[in-house]
Amino acid sequence: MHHTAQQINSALKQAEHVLIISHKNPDGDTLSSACALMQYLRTIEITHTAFCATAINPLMRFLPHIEYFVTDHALFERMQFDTIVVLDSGDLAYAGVAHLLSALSYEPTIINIDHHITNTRYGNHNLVIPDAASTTEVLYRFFKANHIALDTHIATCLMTGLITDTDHFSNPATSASALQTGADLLRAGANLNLIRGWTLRNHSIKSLKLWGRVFSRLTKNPEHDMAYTVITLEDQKEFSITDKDMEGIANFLNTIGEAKIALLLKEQENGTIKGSFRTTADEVDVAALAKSLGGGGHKKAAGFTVPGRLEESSTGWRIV
Ligand SMILES: [Mn+2]
Repeated sequence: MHHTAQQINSALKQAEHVLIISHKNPDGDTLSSACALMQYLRTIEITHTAFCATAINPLMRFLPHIEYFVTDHALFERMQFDTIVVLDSGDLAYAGVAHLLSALSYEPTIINIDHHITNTRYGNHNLVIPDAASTTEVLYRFFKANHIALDTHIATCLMTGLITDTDHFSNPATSASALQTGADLLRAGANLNLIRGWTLRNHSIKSLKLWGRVFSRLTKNPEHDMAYTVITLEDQKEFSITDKDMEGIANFLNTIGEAKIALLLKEQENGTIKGSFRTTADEVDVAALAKSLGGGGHKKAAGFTVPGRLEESSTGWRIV
């Protein structure tokens, strides 16, 4: 790891123009990794540009330098980059840049920094540490290996990825090393208050009113040890419901202690129902459950789409 980290640092120092890439539909980890790297390259005076193939998550607006992100794909025609750093992406398709990079008429050096166990090692340099809780924890080890002092901007960025990927140090990725990294970042001046404000206090009154309505319909199905609720087309006429809302509600349903499985059903314009399963129970595999309904996903979070609409009866909601 030390050797790779040093090779990457010398590649960055020798670069003419570095392109930093965050994966598409960016989360806190990929964006804060990019912002930490922007701060570092700025300090060592290396020309750089940051790119993301889709829009930047507005909830991460507080990160230093995030305003410099480019999302226009024409960037690759306008400029040349001798060194490209891809962050938090198991492969280039996940990053959303496979087609853009394969269309280049030149061969840049690719640096792959990630923590996904499925990473395909697509870079010329691969700093992939699957036991790291976040890509920012990988970057933390990169900075340490190169004896690079962490300023407060870098500390805040690295802490953000650590906090978002561990769900505030609560999910199974929360290792001793993640906590130790967090402690060190706090000592280096990470602004925990700022991060907390943007990552926890980010609901609008309107969206919480929708959440309230959705939660008021919660029903327990004892046969499947499942709690479920619905979002109707009617709700969607009143509230604009984003995929983020849907994900937020489904994740929150995971806090129910009275049922092993949580299910959120959403009626869609095209006559289908979208379902999202969540579980925290070790013995439950919701991916298998979703698969039996024609869907798929992860063991603890999965989804499916079936034809139908929602109807309320005396015993609760059902798909008809
Ligand atoms: Mn990550």
